[in-house]
Amino acid sequence: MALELPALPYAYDALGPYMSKETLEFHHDKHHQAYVTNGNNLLKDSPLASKSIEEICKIAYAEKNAGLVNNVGQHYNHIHFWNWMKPNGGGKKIPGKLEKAIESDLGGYDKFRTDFVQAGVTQFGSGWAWLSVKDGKLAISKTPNGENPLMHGATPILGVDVWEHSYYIDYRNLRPKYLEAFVDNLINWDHVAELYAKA
Ligand code: MN3
Repeated sequence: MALELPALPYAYDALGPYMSKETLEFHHDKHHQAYVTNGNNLLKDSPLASKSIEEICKIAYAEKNAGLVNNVGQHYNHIHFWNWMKPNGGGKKIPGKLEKAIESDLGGYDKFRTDFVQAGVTQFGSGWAWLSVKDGKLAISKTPNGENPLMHGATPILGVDVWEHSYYIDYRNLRPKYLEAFVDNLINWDHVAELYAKA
């Protein structure tokens, strides 16, 4: 089945002032669309074309297929990224079970916030910072380019894009400010909790 660009789950101007309409128009309509187009071209006549996006991510990484890792990986990452944000999100309003796990596995919300932002700040060049479930526990990590935790034996439940296209229009070079705004004002914790329950 062909990869398809999903519509944003909110209006282009819904995440202001933390993420602008202009950023979302470029990021969703141009960047995500390019991953979909490139991914479909790479999957044409490939035996992987019939697999799920998750399976393609894992197999492409195992087979060191950099084109598919980056383009199908980025398609997967962005489908979720749009849903990991919502207007008036972020902060400490975290559903109970997930809040408890953040407490026991990560040392509490404040430490999660520091460590998650730090993972994004220290990802050299393009990539992502993640909150995943690995071996039954929450873990924070970072990956380069289009890679994601699926390729490293974990289930991502939250990720933030630290490619410059994600923040340069709104924050210029201030990646830490963008990451703090994401955590404090944008995270859709209900969606993260749903993924945590399924992981
Ligand atoms: Mn991006």
